[in-house]
Amino acid sequence: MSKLPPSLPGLTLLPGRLARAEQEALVAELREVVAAAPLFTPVMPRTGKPFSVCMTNCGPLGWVSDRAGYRYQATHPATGRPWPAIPARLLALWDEVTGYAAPPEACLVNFYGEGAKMGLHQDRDEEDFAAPLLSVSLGDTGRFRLGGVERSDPTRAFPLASGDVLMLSGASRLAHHGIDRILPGTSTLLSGGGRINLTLRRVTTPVSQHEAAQNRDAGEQQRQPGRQRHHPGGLHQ
Ligand code: MD3
Ligand code: FE
Repeated sequence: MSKLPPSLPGLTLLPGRLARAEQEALVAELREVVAAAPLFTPVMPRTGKPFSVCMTNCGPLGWVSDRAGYRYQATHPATGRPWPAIPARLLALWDEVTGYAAPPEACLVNFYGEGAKMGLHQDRDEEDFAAPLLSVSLGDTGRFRLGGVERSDPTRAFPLASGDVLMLSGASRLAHHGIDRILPGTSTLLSGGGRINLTLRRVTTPVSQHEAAQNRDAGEQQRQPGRQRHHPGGLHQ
């Protein structure tokens, strides 16, 4: 397999972006996430066929799949409780790497044991395709496969190792992708082996600063009728 990622507009691979100590701190924080929001095995819409990957989420929204379909929801499907918060170091990473004005709303946590894989698919359950998507790999190396926007486009495989960060924006945001397999024994990060992938996602389109200002002004005018306010304006994002 090639060690170089294919050049696709909007694809940014940051190999080893997270140092070992940061990876360890993140794993400790993810243990707390999993304690509050246990890993679950999603099933395919309609067929009910189980995924080989287990999942959980943190953030205001989480991605789930069951017989009814794929969707984002605010609560864990088994406990019914809200998802735990996204760890601060991931929010900081999002700001540093993406520079996107709004924070991520969902952090999907995928756990791959030996033999787990994820078929070629597109991520299109989000409303905001203009926002980038940020992936963090931890533990054993995964053989990642990336194609194009059309399912029939050629694909290439490249490794994603522990500490690698991948950003997808622009044209690559709707590319087909999947995980062919996990390479066992390639990392000592997770005591039981396996691979964790985190994807930080913006789900809803952020209210623009201009709209936010209008909403604020409308609120103030309701509270204080008669008061005149200057509209500062703002750029649509
Ligand atoms: C390229 N996860 O959760 S992350 C997923 O490693 C998913 O667990 C894989 O695909 C994993 O949906 C890949 C990297 C990734 C995520 C989204 C993409 C690559 C992408 C969207 C478009 C193109
Ligand atoms: Fe995906």
